[in-house]
Amino acid sequence: MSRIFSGIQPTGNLHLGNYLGAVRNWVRLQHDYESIYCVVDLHAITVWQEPAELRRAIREVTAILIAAGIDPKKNIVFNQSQNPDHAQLAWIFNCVARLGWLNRMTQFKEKAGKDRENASVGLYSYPNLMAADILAYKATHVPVGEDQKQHLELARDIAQKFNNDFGVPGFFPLTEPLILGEATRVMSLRDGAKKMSKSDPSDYSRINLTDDADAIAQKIRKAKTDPEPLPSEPAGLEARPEAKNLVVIYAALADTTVAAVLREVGGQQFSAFKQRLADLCVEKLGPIAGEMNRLIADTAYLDAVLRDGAGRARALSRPILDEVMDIVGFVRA
Ligand code: AQP
Repeated sequence: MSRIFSGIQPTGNLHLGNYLGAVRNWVRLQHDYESIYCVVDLHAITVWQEPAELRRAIREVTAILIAAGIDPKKNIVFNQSQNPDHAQLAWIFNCVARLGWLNRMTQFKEKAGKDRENASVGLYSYPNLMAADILAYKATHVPVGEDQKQHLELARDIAQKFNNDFGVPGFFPLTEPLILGEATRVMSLRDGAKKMSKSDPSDYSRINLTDDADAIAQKIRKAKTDPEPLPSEPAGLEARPEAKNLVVIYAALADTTVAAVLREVGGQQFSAFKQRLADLCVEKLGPIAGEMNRLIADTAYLDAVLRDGAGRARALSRPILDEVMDIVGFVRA
């Protein structure tokens, strides 16, 4: 059976982009694949995290995944730091990946910005840890948003080089990304050229999965658009990134296509469309926020889910890691 691995960082403010680009697809794929969903707390600390806030966010993300419909009994849900195999394999991959490969990673350039010399070494080697997350389980598919495509390609390069260097063809699979749905790259509500992001300082740039109906309506009302009415065909959105973003979000939430939405709303002013979009957002996200609020109060339950998931994850990864240790030439006495 094909195996899925995917991760999400507990860095606060989970948003509509994370939901449409990742979490909703996970919910849909859980019935067709053996699925491992990971709260990637080791990735989170590549930039500074307040310890108490990190602990809270790990539980909050776990609650959101369950509230969104991921069944933690059928699938594995756990936090990365509870399975040490990720970090162990990441070290080996640090020695397989080449500096030149990491130098090309656009996410590092974006996140480190001008203050590159002051970025953590972890932020730089982040893609090697991501490759380890996936390959510790020999996952065949990774459902992600479009922004993670480059990291997935690196994971394939690492797998290939490991297999070649050690003469073990096919040992690690060449994992395929699954980039699904209409909204593979949801953009900021304030700037159609930037992706919706947890770390954007403006809360008005994103719809958080914890926002209530009023906050959602207000953010959509204030979302940047242009003075033109909605076009009747997708081509009419091409030079209008903010307008396009709102239509894409609507199509994804309504489970339809951009063309179908425009057939219905073409010619309308944005004020009317924004009201429809706000109603749809509240209809789809409201129940998740409600269930999340119920679950977040039950720390004992969430911790039990993570503990159980980590045990089951390790049972899968340990035999693979043992084989890797033998292949590399370490002595396991
Ligand atoms: N804007 C987005 N549109 C579609 N998919 C997205 N994802 C993230 N942003 C968008 C997908 O969400 C999954 C989890 O992402 P992550 O937790 O690793 O966080 P990230 O990609 O670092 O998300 P952010 O919001 O952009 O965080 P910051 O601001 O910290 O950089 C991934 O599958 C990702 O593709």
